[in-house]
Amino acid sequence: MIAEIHLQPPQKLYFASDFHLGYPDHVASLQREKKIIRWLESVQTTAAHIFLLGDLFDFWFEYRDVVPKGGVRLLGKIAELTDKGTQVSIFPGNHDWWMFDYFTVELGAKVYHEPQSFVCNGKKIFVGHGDGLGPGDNFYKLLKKYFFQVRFFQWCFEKMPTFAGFGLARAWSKQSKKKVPLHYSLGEKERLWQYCKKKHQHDAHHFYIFGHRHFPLHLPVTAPENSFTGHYINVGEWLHFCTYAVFDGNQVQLLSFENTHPL
Ligand SMILES: [Mn+2]
Repeated sequence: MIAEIHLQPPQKLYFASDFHLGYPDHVASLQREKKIIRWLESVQTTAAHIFLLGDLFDFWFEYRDVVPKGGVRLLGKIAELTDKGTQVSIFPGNHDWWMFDYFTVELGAKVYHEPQSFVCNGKKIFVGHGDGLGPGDNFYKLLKKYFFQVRFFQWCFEKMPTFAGFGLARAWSKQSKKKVPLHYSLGEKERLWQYCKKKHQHDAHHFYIFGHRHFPLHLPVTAPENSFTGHYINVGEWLHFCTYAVFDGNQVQLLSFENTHPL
């Protein structure tokens, strides 16, 4: 069933992703985390629903009785938002997929491990982190399906000493690129854009909103089968751009916070 959201002005939906808290060190991460809190404080009076589209942490794994150090300001802020009645939905990314029930039980957020459709004031919105969608990236898709998501391997990871588990996680983080291309030149090869165009043929949405790409994008989505043009919005990341998307019930705008890297 598709979740429906009704916005009354001045209520809005907000979307952000790829904070990568913990990366590259404590000092830089803390500075970024404080900025994220300032952003959440600036939007919370109008936010009906905040969507956090994954890779909030550079690594997150929930053990049975223990969660990783760090990110306490963000965790506290999420709890405060949900306590005050703002909905928070989290779509774990490829760095923090191992969110189990801590965010729902302790923080009152909703956690979606798969992309989801929402209908808001008559507009269909498709939301997810974006990893493993579109053509190619086959090695990662296999890894996700036959390793990361398999309960047995999660159990093995949980039984490893934490220094070894976190060592593996740091190695995984290093291999993923966080360098931002100065000019985004993938064009038609952009996998998530291709994914949106394909989906638009048989399951059209007005807006397709993802993270993962680490580059803010707003591109038209058309299909010959369909008369209306959708929009693919990538909310970028918070290591450089500090970008987020806002939906006012009619349109989605891509904005940056404290304009360090204006769009
Ligand atoms: Mn990421």
